[in-house]
Amino acid sequence: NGHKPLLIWFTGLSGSGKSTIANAVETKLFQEGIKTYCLDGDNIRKGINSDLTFSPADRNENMRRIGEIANLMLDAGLVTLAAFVSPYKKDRLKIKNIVKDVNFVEVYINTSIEECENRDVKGLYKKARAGEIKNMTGISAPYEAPDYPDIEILTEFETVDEAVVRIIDYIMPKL
Ligand code: GGZ
Repeated sequence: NGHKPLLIWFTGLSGSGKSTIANAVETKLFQEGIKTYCLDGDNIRKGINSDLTFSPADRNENMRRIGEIANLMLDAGLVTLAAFVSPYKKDRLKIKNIVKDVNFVEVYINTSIEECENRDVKGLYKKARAGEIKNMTGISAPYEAPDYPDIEILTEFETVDEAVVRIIDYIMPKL
């Protein structure tokens, strides 16, 4: 029942649905008996990266460390999922290079800034508009969308279940 390690990288705005979709993909992989680990803001920014802010330099460092951690997970043979805003093209390319020969799948969770701001699950956009938060991606900090993602999910036009099916169909032949 062996499978190859694989890094599934989810990028998109805050509130775009990255974690929701990554968690749903993880559940599906678990049902298939595949060993996974999901890296996200909750387990990385609250822990090992709690010293980092959202300045451009700190976001670069956030990505560098996540790339190295993902590499360890891949060494351990896990299908690794990572859900981070990861707004810079250069940083995403670096991750791809850190994990080298191992399969890397980039999933762009494409939800418009208008929709993310409407959802405003954590109230961050409201705070950003009020000037209480600096460097808010999409408001006062850039988001560089991928030009050629392996998979693009338009959450305003497809359900989580549909997205999961597309991602699973894409990755299963690679495992
Ligand atoms: C973007 C921010 C910010 C700012 C706090 N900009 O929706 P969330 O809450 O759960 O996801 C966002 C998370 C982003 O952390 P990442 O490590 O993924 O970012 S990056 O890859 O750019 O380093 C959001 C919350 O942290 N958050 N302030 N200013 N997101």
